[in-house]
Amino acid sequence: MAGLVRFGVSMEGELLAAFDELLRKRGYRNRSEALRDLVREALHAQAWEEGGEVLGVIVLLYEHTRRELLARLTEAQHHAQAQVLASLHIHLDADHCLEVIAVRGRAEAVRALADRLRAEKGVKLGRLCPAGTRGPF
Ligand code: NI
Repeated sequence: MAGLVRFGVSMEGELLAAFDELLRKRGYRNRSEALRDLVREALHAQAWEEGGEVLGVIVLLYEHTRRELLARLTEAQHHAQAQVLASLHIHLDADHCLEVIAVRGRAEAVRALADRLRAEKGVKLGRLCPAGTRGPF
């Protein structure tokens, strides 16, 4: 792979054994790929903490029969500081919809949109999943 740099890592045998067990459970074939993923995870978490440019996925479960709710959810997305990239709407049953919304923007703006959406009356579940950063990882 281009640009790969090798480096040595020292750690206690017990810690390494626990790490190897974790890799086995998660299906990794080697330590390098597992380490790269752990580093990426830490970098993404740090970007979220520092309010950097991030990607997020907002999951909403709501009662579409609730008066004006759909209009309020749409309004909130149109006026958000964060950019809505795409959304997927699933008509779950007679009363409920599931919506999956991919969002990009500053971490605070993405959080603010998720908070506003889930605070609406009729939204039964609102989750924000940090989905990474725009960094070169
Ligand atoms: Ni629906």
